[in-house]
Amino acid sequence: MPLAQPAASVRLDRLELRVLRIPLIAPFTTSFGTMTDREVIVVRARTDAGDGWGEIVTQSAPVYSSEYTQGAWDVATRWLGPALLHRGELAPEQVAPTLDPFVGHRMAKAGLELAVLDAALRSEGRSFASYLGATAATIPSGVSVGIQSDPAALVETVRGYLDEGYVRIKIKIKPGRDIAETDAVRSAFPEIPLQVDANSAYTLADADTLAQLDRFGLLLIEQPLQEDDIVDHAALAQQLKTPICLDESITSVKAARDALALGATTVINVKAGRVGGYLEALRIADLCESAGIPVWCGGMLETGIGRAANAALAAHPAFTLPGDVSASARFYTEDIVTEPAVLEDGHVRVPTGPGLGVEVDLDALERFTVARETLRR
Ligand code: OSB
Ligand code: MG
Repeated sequence: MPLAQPAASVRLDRLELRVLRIPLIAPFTTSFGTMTDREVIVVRARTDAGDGWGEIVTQSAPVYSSEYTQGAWDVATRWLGPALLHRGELAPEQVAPTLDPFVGHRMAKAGLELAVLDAALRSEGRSFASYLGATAATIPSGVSVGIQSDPAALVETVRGYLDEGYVRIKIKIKPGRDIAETDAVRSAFPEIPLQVDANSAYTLADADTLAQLDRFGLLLIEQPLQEDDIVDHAALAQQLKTPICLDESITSVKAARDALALGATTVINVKAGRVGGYLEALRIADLCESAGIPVWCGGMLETGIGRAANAALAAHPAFTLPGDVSASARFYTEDIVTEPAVLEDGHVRVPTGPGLGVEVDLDALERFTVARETLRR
């Protein structure tokens, strides 16, 4: 269902942007590289009705998508932030239309929209979950497991997460680190809900290799080919039994509609950052719900701000598969919110307080800040 009730208008007075660098508990390796810390932009919207928080989920390098932190910083401080401040009074639903003249830069737009949403909803005493039409009190939690040194190490890492209670495992794969890895995990844990994520590392010429994954009873394979390989994904789908789930390629509700129409994907990973905001993410979820397409909430190693927002989104009834909304402790020893998401019986609780329902720990925020800028009206 689309939004039941729009949020209040607020007068945007200032936008405070910070780059944070937060150490990861352990290196996180995907087909596109290894991260040892999370470089992320946190946005604080200062309004006449109070503050709101958002997060721009870019990584330091443009390797998952074309966006990256310094680029997002530049576009947010030079173009997007000033355009919002110029409007003065605005409702959160007007953020995306205001930023629409600027092409792309969806993660930057999403983080700004979230800060305005949080400010408006906090002022109304309304939770982000109820605003989105989310109903579940808790959400089943999946975990994304990076590429490890070898299949045996991967099995032990997965075992640790299963012991913690995660209800679904996703393992990252890349060429040469795929079949043996998946075989090892599946042999050790024959019954677990298991999926793989290639982050665009293959081409259609690898179809025979990817078809070897069919015997492992996977829930899905995420983004085997490149972002713009829609027709090739459709061709690959004809050669695989494992359902294809697009991540990188789904940049908007239009992209989702096209990919579904072409048979390029039969499951969709929704990430608010990738699609330009939580409202666009909700439109994609609505589309999938009407089309009977399974949807789940992806992650971008969010801090407690984006993690709270993701939990609310994933609690919407359109979300039928466990998402990558894990406990904060999966990535961080210290988060920037006072009550980071924890795992309880394989689930994460959906915040119920006003706005995102989490409080930012200003001391922690300060300690992780490596750059800052304030934009004024
Ligand atoms: O492809 O889903 C992905 C992290 C960074 C960039 C892309 C992806 C990921 C993850 C981690 O898989 C998801 C998470 O737990 O936040
Ligand atoms: Mg992915």
